[in-house]
Amino acid sequence: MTGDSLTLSQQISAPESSDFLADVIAGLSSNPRALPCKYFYDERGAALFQKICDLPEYYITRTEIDILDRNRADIASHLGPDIELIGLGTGAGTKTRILIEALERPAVYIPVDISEKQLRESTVLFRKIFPDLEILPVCADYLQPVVLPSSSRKATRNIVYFPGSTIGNFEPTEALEFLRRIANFSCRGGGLLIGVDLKKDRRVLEAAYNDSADVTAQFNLNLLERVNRELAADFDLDQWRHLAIYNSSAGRIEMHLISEIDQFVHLDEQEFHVRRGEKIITEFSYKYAPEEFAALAGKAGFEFVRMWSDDARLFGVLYFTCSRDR
Ligand code: AVI
Repeated sequence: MTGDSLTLSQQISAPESSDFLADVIAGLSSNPRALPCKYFYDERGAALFQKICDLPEYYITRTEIDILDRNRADIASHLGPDIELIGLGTGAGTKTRILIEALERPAVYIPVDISEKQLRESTVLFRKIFPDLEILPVCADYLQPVVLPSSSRKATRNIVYFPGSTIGNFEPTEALEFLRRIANFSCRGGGLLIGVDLKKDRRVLEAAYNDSADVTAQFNLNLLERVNRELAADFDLDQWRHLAIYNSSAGRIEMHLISEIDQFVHLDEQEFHVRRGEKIITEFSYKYAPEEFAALAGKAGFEFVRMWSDDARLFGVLYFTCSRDR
């Protein structure tokens, strides 16, 4: 082992594989049909998502980075010195790096991510850039209960960092349940720093999810390709079309795959008859008004402290404290 490597068994525990087949069969049998968006992220899906983040129409990633960059000192002073930072789904770590660089003597960083490759690479990089920081990577699905490693270092408080507006991909009831669970990490004087995509003009939203280069369409269709490859289904990809629409009453973008023809799909000795124009819902991406999100987090025990945003109020980075006992 070189200094650049991580010992898998000691420092990273692989998550248990969830039941892809059972989820797909249940989703194709439901009305309306739906597939869980967590299955977007196979290797090709993750690469396509990286491309989405750089698209001119997809304002989310660059706006969040810009907000962090411009407000790094103020954010760091709210989080305080000597903290334990718990990063959920922080991926390659671009945003977390900006944050950690601004923090005063951060003590411990615990990145929790399902992508083992990204976790390894970012841990190796962060250990080089931040030699005084203790980094304890956890390879796990943070949607499931996660046990965090304990550090020998004394931190003033735990701060959970959940960037990227991934919280928007949960139904509000699931988001509340998730926030309640992560409040356990940051209870008793800790905090939560979270990226939230804000409500805005539907034209801006629909352009972001129906980009002109069709990368989002490829990302969406890749889910069917994955089902074909991993579960031996026979989706004919030429007979499905991507469409994202903003459902303003529910406050969410809905990603659909629409059947171009009347067709049959086979999977695990089952046959699904799909009519022309019928849809499979593949993702919801909820958009919140700041006060709506603050109310939701409040139900989970978080107290709103402040929001940093961009001039056009496209995106919010919200900070909450938690005084609740475990
Ligand atoms: C990961 N998540 C926050 C993205 C979103 O905007 O809801 C996923 C995505 N779907 C299509 N484009 C991006």
